[in-house]
Amino acid sequence: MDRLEDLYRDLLEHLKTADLVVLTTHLSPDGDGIGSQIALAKLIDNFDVEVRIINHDPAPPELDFIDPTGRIEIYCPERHDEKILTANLVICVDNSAPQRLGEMRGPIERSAGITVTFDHHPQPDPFWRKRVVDETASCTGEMVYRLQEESGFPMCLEAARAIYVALVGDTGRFRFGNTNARALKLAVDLVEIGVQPAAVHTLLDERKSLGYLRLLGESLKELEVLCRGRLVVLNVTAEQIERTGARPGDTSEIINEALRLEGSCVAALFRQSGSAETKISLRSKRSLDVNALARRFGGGGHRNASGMVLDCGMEEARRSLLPLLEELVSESNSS
Ligand SMILES: [Mn+2]
Repeated sequence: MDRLEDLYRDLLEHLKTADLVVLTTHLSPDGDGIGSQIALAKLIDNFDVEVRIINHDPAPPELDFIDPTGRIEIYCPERHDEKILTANLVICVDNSAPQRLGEMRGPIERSAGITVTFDHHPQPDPFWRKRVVDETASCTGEMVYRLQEESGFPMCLEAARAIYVALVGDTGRFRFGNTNARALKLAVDLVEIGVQPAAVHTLLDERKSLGYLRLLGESLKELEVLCRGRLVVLNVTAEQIERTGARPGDTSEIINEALRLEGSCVAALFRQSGSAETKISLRSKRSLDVNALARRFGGGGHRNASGMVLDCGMEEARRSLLPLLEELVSESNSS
């Protein structure tokens, strides 16, 4: 594989000569996906190129402040297929899995342009014509920052703030295992550009809905503790989400609370998303790999944070997965 710098340079050359670039990310986009898109769009703005950010799903509302001008469009086949089919470049940030593109997969597959995954997840899918991947990056936002450095253009405050959101999102506010010197140095660079961490965290973390807090309370009250506390399991029904007024995406934060239990190694959250569909989020500590398990079921993510969707009800999903999760935590008795 080429050196990363060469991949960045090659991508910049393609960006400079393009007429139309489409940026997208995975289903249920997060801070890294959205932050990387906004920062990358700001970089491409330096060239005389039309950039469109087209996502399958809307961003969570707490991320609204990194897209103040409303550049992100929600995918609509009538409006966007033509753009995707005729773009010179279609770049998917923070994702390479085609199954995480939803209905955009077809048009991206048929695009006349060069399709690129720009990502930090391991094992990039061969679906993409170009794969610009740095598994050692704490977040895709860090890769956008490197790409910007390679371009020689100074980074504006709006882009720096978007990358800061990507960084604190993927490092769990500088708590996860990917919080290394490079990640912290990136934070320093961003703050030197003018990012104000306290102001960003007020916007990100202190605008929760009452529904979120109610759902958090309900689900923690029913927390299941298995394997002598090593495995913690949360269950969220569609009725609970409906009644509390929480957003389905709120569960991705609720699961992190479960891992705060002393001695816990793996947390699983089962969320009913239809009568025959269950979304499962997995989190783990240290070297315990939940990604391998998620991949076996068509999902994916990172070693310590992965997810999958099963076409069955919650009970059946639990029956399939709980024995495997119990096996996983029992294999690592020494950790
Ligand atoms: Mn990411």
